[in-house]
Amino acid sequence: MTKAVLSLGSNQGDRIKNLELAFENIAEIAQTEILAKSQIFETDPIGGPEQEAYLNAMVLIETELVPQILLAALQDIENLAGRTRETKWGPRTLDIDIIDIEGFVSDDEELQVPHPRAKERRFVLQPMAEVSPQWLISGTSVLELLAQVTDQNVREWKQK
Ligand code: A4P
Ligand code: MG
Repeated sequence: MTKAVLSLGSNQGDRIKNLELAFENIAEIAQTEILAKSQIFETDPIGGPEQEAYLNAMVLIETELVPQILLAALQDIENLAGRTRETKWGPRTLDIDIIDIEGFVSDDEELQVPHPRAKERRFVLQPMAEVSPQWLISGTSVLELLAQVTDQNVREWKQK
């Protein structure tokens, strides 16, 4: 079994429903188990066109799937949430990114692991610090990376 961390994001449609659909469907992936889920955070958009705030969360899993098959399963879940791909970094109903996989590195365009932009994104690091505070991304701990990213607004989200 291999551990992996998955970042969930939504800023279109019913954001909370999209994240819940992700949690439920990740739990259903074959040979895969959810070990921990973070709280949900509301976060200012980073990059791309002007767009609505995101809800972001992180899931720690353990899986026997090879990374490419895991990615395909996650893309199926994005599609279930009605994901379309118009603009790079543009608004989306559901984005599931593989942030890192234990013992695996890939620089392929189809699958870059660790995720190349994770280290500078508070919307990734703060939820990740909840589910896997000891994790090292390319040798640096999540907590250390988090302490360096102080200029991005990430707040705990409470259902109204
Ligand atoms: N791909 C390569 N590596 C990976 C990986 N580690 N995990 C490929 C998942 N997919 C990976 O993805 C395009 C291609 O990336 C896929 O075909 C896959 O083979 P996409 O999700 O269709 O395209 P995208 O959204 O334009 O790219 P990406 O990488 O998801 O964008 P980012 O960089 O993650 O940015 N601000 C806030 N506050 N919260 C957010 O969640 N998200 C983004 C998306 C921008 N700003 C944000 C947020
Ligand atoms: Mg993505």
